[in-house]
Amino acid sequence: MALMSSGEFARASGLTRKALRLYDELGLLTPARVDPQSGYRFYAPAQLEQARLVAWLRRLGMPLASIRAMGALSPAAAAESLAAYWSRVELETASRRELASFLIGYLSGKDADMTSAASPEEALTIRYAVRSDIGLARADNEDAAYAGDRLLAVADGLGGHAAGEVASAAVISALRPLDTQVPSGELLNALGHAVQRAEGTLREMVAANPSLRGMGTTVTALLRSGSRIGLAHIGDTRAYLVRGGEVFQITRDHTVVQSLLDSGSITPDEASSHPQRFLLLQALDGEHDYAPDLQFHDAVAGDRYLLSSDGLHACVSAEAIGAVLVGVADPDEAAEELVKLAMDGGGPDNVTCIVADIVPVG
Ligand SMILES: [Mn+2]
Repeated sequence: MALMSSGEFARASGLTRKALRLYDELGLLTPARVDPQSGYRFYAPAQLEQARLVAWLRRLGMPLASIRAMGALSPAAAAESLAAYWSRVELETASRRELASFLIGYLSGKDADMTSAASPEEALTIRYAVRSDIGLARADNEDAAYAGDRLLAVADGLGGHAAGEVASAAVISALRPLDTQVPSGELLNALGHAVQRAEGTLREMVAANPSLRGMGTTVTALLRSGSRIGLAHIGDTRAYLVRGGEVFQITRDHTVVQSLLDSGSITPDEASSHPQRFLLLQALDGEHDYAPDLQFHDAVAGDRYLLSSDGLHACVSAEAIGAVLVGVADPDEAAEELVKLAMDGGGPDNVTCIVADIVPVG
């Protein structure tokens, strides 16, 4: 059978000569003959079908190595290999679509309400209540909190002269855009990024106004995606989990007293009256770049979380907190009751409580 010149073959296959040269170089479509003197390429008419297939697979975005491998397969085996390739692409695309839609919302800062509606397949939701009180001894409330369907956060600002309020508000506003559908594999990245962003904001504020130096904030934030929960924590705000009637403190205070306790230098009794019990080892302050503690949890129907500022545990015993968490079913009443206990305890500090129950949808 007469061979075709590369010009003829290009016209017949609808490919450019440049593409044919590239396919040859890549080993995707080898000419039937190359003239040893001129270097001209010649193709057999029977290669037209393969040339079109290569062009199609390229348009599909298939990697060159896979196209090359398909060249050696029978049509039936090639079809099977293509089907397998395509289902991989669709799987990857679905997870990238989820990530992209989260990032578009996160970066544009557009109202999270647009994207935060529960997806129909979601089996769990969250029922929450927030209470914050200035307490009986302070002139300002430097605590800040946020609660939504997917994000719960408590921050306790320090620094006085309104600086503490500024710092706690800054970290809460950096976190707020996360109250949306975050892919579960990205929960900790998203929390880490938002905390870093808050750290950057504080750094800029201190640079612009050195009198703010020394301000800072704690933060304890819980972010849920379906049945996964990510937790970020820095400072002495706390998260507790109530499961099966038992109460667990799931964050560790970044305080001098906690590290003395950990090293066995003091007893829990001594800790509760230690003169340095309010001294923080780590906080977000725009200066030290402390990384938050990050952890994963499974959301289980029936679980209850408490996020609270130190105004609660500074003057209410673990037993009393636990009794309310286990004994008061309604989150609203439980949050109310916890704040009341802090007031009964003298209300020495601002106190903020978020009580959140994981409940089945419907
Ligand atoms: Mn406090």
